[in-house]
Amino acid sequence: REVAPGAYWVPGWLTLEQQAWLAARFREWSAGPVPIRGAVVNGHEMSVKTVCLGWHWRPYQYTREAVDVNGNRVLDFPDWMVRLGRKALAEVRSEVGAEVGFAEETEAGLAEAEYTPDTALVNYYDDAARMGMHQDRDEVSRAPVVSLSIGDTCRFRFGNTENRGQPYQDIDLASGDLFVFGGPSRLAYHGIPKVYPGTAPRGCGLDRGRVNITMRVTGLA
Ligand code: MD3
Ligand code: FE
Repeated sequence: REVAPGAYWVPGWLTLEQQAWLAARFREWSAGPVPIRGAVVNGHEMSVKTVCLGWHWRPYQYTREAVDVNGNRVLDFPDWMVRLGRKALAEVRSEVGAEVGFAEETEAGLAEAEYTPDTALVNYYDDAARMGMHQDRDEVSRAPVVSLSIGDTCRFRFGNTENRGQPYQDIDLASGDLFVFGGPSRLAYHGIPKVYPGTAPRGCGLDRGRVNITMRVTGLA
């Protein structure tokens, strides 16, 4: 379903088995080489905990080594996740019969190239975690973002490209849901105002909390 131009929501895209498999990978990634942590923004640790693949994210910057954690290089971005991201985008593109492209016309040529995400931010939300309204601008590329949710349902707030406030719409994202953000939605403000504790389906691989995987193209070399 199209939530906004370039923003597509596919509820229940992942099977329970796929969710449980991804949840098991999440547990491995969280242990290291760079352990999962709350990034520090303006001196405050985020309530959402993040572990990265490919490139390490901290506010305003991507680096190969986690200089703000333990200096270790993050795990490589797995080939299977490149294929998963391509599959997600291809399915959405074929369903909507349209291009789900880049945010800016200047990169229109690149939109023809195959989607090759090189970084994943894997977020963990406990019952109290929230993510304030923000734009994702730290990537040089404006290629689409592919998002997968596992575990508890959350309220996802999808706004506009101008400011943190109205107009926005609230959507409940559940375990297994796919979201793709391309075109004009790539730079929209968005956030997670709440999670609904204890709503994860049996068999999704998470007893508590919520995991979100976002695949991105940093545009870095
Ligand atoms: C819309 N994560 O990691 S995923 C983030 O559920 C982030 O953990 C949220 O926002 C989460 O930056 C929301 C949905 C999402 C991700 C990236 C986007 C929406 C987006 C980038 C551009 C526009
Ligand atoms: Fe974001």
